[in-house]
Amino acid sequence: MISKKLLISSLLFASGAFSQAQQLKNFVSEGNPVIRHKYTADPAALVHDGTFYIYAGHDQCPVPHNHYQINEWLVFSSKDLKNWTEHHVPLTPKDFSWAKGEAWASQVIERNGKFYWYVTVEHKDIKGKSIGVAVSDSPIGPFKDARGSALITNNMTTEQTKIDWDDIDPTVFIDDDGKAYMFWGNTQCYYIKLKDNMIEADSPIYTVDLPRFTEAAWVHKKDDWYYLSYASEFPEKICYAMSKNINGPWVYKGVLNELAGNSNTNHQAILEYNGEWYFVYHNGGADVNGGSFRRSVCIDKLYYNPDGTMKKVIMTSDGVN
Ligand code: FUB
Repeated sequence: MISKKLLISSLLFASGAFSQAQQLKNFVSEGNPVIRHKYTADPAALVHDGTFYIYAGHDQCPVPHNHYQINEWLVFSSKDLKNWTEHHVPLTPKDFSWAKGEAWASQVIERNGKFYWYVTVEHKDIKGKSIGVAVSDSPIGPFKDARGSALITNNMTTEQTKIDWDDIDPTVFIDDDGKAYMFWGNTQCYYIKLKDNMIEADSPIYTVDLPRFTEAAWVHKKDDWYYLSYASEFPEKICYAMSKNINGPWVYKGVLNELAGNSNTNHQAILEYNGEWYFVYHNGGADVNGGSFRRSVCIDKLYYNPDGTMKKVIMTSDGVN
């Protein structure tokens, strides 16, 4: 005999209500910040099947306190950068049994139909920040820990830096030849080659020396140029370097984005969508309580010069629509 639960599930599935149930909220962006009903930080972006996804940490620090309180990551999607859907929380640090908390910066990337989410969390047993990776068959989850352990822990990089928050802000890039790389770091930029399974290192940890590097590395490619953008100094501007090879040498090209209003961090993602380039970042401009610990994701256009260098981003309140 078919159970009542199974019957209801089958009816819901047949009616398409399951995919609707994954949607938490639909909203129209009124410019920058794009998302105003929640504070969102450290955006990573992904384009998949014509949809633009934003993955962000949820800044939850209550007024009047000022510290990072980020207990979950959020995902939003749009097909026109104006009408957005917020999906159910797809991942929290609790999904990593070895992690203590702190949903710091992250990035999702697709390979062979699977979505890999590289995250920064605080490790339970190894002092300091660590990088983990979760996997899903869908860009909106559910995601599960892909390894059962951290990919990078603080004790792997103690020769290079003594601080215990240097293993943060992973960004993953798959080159045209299919080889994947993960860059990350704070005060020192690191990178490794990843195995094809995307969850194991396939090289030692290398360092990249970049002027006044703070954090928030992001790697992208256009034509035959590789771009490594990053947050510089503190409060942060976004600067960048270019190279003809993912392994460098990287040539510093200057400031890409100035200090973002009312936030000492700025954390960017750069990607192409429908033939145009976008600069996704955060500021503290959502409302009177916004600031460095109640940040909000923004999107502005990004333009290139004929020689491949990037024009400085003009941050706007109109945004891209
Ligand atoms: O959100 C926590 C940290 O602040 C991130 O990991 C950094 O990139 C900075 O935005």
